[in-house]
Amino acid sequence: PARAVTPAAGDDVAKFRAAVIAKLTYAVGKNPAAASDRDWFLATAFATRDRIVDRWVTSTRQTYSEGRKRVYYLSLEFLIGRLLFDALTNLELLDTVRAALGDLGVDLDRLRQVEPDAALGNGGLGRLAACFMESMATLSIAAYGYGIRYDHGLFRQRIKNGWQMEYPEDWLSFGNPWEFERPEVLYDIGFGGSVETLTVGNDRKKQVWHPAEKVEAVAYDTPIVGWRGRHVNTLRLWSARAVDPLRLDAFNQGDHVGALADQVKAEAISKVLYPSDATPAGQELRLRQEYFFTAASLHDLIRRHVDSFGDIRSLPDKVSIQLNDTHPSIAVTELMRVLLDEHDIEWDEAFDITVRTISYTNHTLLPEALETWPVPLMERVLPRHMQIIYLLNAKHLERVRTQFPGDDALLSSVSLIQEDHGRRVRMGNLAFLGSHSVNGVAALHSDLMTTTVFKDFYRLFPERMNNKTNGITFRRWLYQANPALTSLLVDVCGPAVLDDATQLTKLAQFAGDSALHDRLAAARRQNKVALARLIRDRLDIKVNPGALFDVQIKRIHEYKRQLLNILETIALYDAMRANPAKNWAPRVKIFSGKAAASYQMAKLIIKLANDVAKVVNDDPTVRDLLKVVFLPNYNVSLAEVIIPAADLSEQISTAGMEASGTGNMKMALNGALTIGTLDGANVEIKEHVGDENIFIFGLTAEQVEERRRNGVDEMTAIRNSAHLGEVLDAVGSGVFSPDEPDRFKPLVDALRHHDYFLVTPDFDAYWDAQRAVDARWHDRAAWWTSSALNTANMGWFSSDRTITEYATDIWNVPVRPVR
Ligand code: DL6
Repeated sequence: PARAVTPAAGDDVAKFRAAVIAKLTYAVGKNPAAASDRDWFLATAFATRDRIVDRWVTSTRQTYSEGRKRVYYLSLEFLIGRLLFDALTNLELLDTVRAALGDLGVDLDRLRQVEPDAALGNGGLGRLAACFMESMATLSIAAYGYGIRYDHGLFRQRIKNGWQMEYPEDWLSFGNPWEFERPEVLYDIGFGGSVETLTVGNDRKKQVWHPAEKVEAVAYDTPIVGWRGRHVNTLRLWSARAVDPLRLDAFNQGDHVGALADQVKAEAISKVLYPSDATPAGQELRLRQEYFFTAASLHDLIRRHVDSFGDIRSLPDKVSIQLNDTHPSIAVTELMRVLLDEHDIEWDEAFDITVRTISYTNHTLLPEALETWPVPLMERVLPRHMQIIYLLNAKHLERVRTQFPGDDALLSSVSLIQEDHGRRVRMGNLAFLGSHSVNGVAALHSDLMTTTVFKDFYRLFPERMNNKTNGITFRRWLYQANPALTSLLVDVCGPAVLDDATQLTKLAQFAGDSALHDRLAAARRQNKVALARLIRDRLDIKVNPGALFDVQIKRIHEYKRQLLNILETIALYDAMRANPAKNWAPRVKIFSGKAAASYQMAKLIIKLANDVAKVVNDDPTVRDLLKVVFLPNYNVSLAEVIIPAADLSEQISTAGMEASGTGNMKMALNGALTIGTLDGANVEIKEHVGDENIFIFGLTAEQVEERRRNGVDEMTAIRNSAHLGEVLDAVGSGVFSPDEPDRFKPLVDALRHHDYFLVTPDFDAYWDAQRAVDARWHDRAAWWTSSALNTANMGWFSSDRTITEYATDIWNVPVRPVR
């Protein structure tokens, strides 16, 4: 593989080799002759970890000694993926370790493959948290990530007969060399029980919560190394443990299973990640997970704060807590509870401290994903918090009543309690009320927040709303994933490009150069050959690396409209079959993504993709023109192979529905051209790469809203389309499912009669945009000029830029860029 960063020095290679052998012998307990790839991986990870630990200790000590303000990023998900190459890249040890292992007859790239993916997240939200952790370390921000150490991350997806099947994921089964268990960092987290009112001193009332149940939260720390290893932060994940390991009395009486029941219930909290991307699981266990990690994190950070600064009242000056979506929003009431009940601070001051400390990021406008909890459930699980919520709400509504007298609609919309369809606590409203800053994740999304879900809160607190367009870490998504392109960029833009993404613009002046085109094409080809090999190995499908690789990789969801892509694929297939001699741009349509286990429509879409793939791939007429591939078990590692090989990036959500997207950024940075709607960060990508270098189509968010208001009129859209009617007839009548002709009727009926996601009105515009893609592909110089201009202009989408904005505008902490 091409080298992107610092070359290996001979003495360091020897030292590292010795370190790996020592780890293999004394930490893994194997001798080189008997060691498996996994043993070598562990030994290499341990040797790498040693290099991290000294820097980690130094970073932590510096934060203490300088009395720095700390940032706490609370997230139910951290989709960090594999860490070996992350650490080696950022420590600039890749060549050293490759050489050291090479001397031992071990191939580093093989070891890379045996590391399990830490899949502690569902999709964009969790991966964003991982990119942010890396950027915060890179910018030397004193930051901690707080989350849950799930025993089982996101389910493993297998495709059987075209259907998605879910299997438990088991990332910890061979141990995790990156983490440090901290059995001494332990908090009791309470659930249920009752609240007692005590009278203390001068008739002052004090509430005391007596939980019925306690669960221990045990810390596990993973160091997160920033670029060039200058600073190392901590990702602290909590594992749940029963206070009593078993009920010995029951056990001794022969009830061996019953004796463990309490333990099982307690430990269930950190057992599995909910496979729910956009629909809350709505289960008590999920609420327990949220409170468990939020409470443990707050206790931990308050302890650290009081140890360092003595006084909890200075919390907002020294601590920023960022809530990643509403999942940790119970933090607002937990912090209030601690301040009121444990530190005897008066209500108004407690609320002031809370608001000045907390800030909230929203990641979705989908109403079904905005969490609400039934009031009876909250009262049962968190009785003291429910009291605080009632009081917060009373005071809040009182203020609203004074400010906007007689506006009952406003009152009911900003209330923390939803009164219709069963009383529920609105966690989004709680987060908004308890934060000094509320942000969306792309300009359009933040705008829409102020006109849709948070319209009324925005009227109350306009100064709180702001936008922070997402970003991605270039270390993982360019340097590690695409060393061929990275070394080209270092050549053309200079080595400073590795430290400063804005230097990428230097590529623009050569964008029209045919020599550059050849080099870009060669790098891409190398990546496509690697992906083609993976496709052959996993699916036994042969694809031509010379074809256009057209990629849609993300969670499967109706609003993301994989269905639109599949329908266009069918139309294209029909057109190719009708006229195979035409000068088509050969394509490989690549899909990958998981559907929430309970999301039947999304699972049917996966089945359709696979059924279409079977028909198309078996048809000799289109053999060299079209292939359809559904790659199972999409995860971070698979993304790292697909993204650098993508020619075309599909970002085709119904406008107004994708908050930001980050896959769109990853592919454009790696030089793919985007076909997309004016949705999420696509809007800003278009502004950066230029209108000519992106294929935008379809209804705008405003038009979508208008269509929905006035009725979609699917039938007219279908009638007016040259292709859509036939495609829907084919799918609906079983052309792709002869064994079960009605299989896809639910999909087709939805499109014909209640096309909420507006696939039908966007279909023709999408078809036309795809034909414009074909035309560009045929014009090689134009294609690679656009590709170069994409990479050149994507620097702004570095998560270093995003984090700098959070640090400056929200957290009020300094950043120390590498250059
Ligand atoms: O902000 C990260 C990511 C965005 O890029 C995606 O557009 C958005 O869908 C995703 N949101 C979620 C929230 N789901 N829930 N709840 O994953 O966030």
